[in-house]
Amino acid sequence: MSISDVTIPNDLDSLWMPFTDNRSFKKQPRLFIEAEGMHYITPDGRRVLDGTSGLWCVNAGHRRQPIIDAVRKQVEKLDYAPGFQIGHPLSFEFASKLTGMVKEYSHVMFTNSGSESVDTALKMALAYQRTIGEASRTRFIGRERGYHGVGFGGISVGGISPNRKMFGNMLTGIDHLSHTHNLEHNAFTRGQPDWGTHLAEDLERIVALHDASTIAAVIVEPVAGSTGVLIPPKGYLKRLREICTKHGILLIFDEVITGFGRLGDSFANEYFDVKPDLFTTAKGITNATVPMGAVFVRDGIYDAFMNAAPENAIEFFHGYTYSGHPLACAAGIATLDVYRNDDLFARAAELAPYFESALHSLSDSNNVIDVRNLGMMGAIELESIPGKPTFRAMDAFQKAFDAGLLIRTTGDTIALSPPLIIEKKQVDFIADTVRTVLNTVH
Ligand code: PXG
Repeated sequence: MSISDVTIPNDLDSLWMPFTDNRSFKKQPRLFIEAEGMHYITPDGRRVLDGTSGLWCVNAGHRRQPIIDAVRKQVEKLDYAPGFQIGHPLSFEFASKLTGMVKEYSHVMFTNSGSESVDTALKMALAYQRTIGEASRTRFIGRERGYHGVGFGGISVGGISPNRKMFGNMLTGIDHLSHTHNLEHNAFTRGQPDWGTHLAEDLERIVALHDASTIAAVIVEPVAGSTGVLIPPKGYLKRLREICTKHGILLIFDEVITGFGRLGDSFANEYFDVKPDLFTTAKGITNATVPMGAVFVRDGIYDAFMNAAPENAIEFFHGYTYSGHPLACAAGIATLDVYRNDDLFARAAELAPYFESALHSLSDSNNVIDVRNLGMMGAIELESIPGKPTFRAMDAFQKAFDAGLLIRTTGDTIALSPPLIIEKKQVDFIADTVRTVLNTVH
C-alpha cells in the first residue's frame, strides 16, 4: 500500500474513541496509516518515531516479517477453532513455549487482552482458595494508582480515580495498599529507589484490619506503568511476597507491560527474582499483531483444580470464545522466535543504562520535577499548571508529535517505552526532541 492509496476518513464522528478527548481529537485528528520498525507514518508521509511501542506492546518493532508470514499462513489454513472441549495444535504449542520461558510456572490460560487476563487471574485466585478449602478468602487487595485494565475486576482493584469514579460500587470487598511514589524522598532516582521498602508493611495493616482468612489475593504491577512509571523501592516486592506467603494470600503480578523484555528479562518476576502465584500478560505476547493475553500459573495451582473436580467435570468455569485463537497463537509463536533470534531481551538490558542517561539528561529541563526509569521504561514528570492538570503534558504530546516523536502522557507525566530494537541514535533523538519540546511548552 502506498500513501496515495489511503483515503482519509471523512466521517470522524461515528467512532467513539477509547480513552480519548474525542472533541479535541476530531478537531485536530492525528492518524497513522503505516508502520515499520521504529516508525509510524502519517497520511501526509511524515515519519514519527515510536517512543512508546504503540501502547507498550510492540516490543520487537513494527511489521516484523516472520510474524506477518506466520499469521498469513495460519489464516489460509485454519481461521478459527473452538477452544472449549476441543482444540487445535497451535494453542498447545504456544502454551508449551510460554511455560518454557520461565521456571516454576507450568501452565497458562489464554485470554485476548490485559483486562481479560486480570479478570481471569482474579477468578483463578478466588476459585483456588475455595478449592483448597479456604472459601472465606474472597477479598482482593490492590494498590493506589494501580492500573489493571478496564473490566469491573480490574477497575475495582485498580487505583486510578477517573477510571473508577463513574462506575458505582464495582466489586465489593476490595482494599488498597498505599502507592510507592514519593518525590520528596525519591525524585530523580536512577533505577530502584532505596527509600520506601517499608511501604510493603502497609499490607500487614490491611491484613490486621480484615483478617487474613478473608483475603484471597494481592494484585500489583511490579512496575506501575500506566499511572506514570512508578518504580518499586528496593526490596519492596520481596517483602510483599513474604507477607502474602505468611498469611496464605496469593500474590498476583500484573505483567501486561513488564512482560516480554521490557525490563531486560523475560518477565519482571525474573528480573526482581520475586515469584508471584499468578501473573498476567498481554501486549508483547504477540508483539501486538493479533490481540492476546495469557495468565501464567505457578506449579501446583492447576493440579489443585484437577484433583478437586469430580471426574468428567469442567474444572474451572471460565474462558473466552477467542481464548487461544489460531491467528493469535501463530503470531505469538513467531513473536517468541523474533525475541529469541534478535536476542531482544538481552539487548534491552544492554541499552537500559544508555536510555537511563538520556532520560536523566532532561532533569534540568523546564518544569521537570522528576525523572525515573527501569529497564526500557522511563518517565519525566512535569509540574502541573496550577488549576490545569494534564494541560502541560498534552501540549508536550502534540508538540512532540509535530516534531516526529510519539510519546505517551498520563496526568502531567511523559512515559517512554520504545521498542527494544531501538538504536542509540534514536534514543538520542527522543531525548533531544523532548528537550526541545520542553523549552516551548506552556
Ligand atoms: N494491566 C496493565 C498493567 C496494563 O498496563 C492492562 C492491564 C489492560 O490491558 P488491555 O489489553 O485490556 O488494555 C494494562 C493496559 C498507557 C496505556 O498509555 C496502558 C495500557 C493500555 C492503554 C494505554 O499507559 N495498559
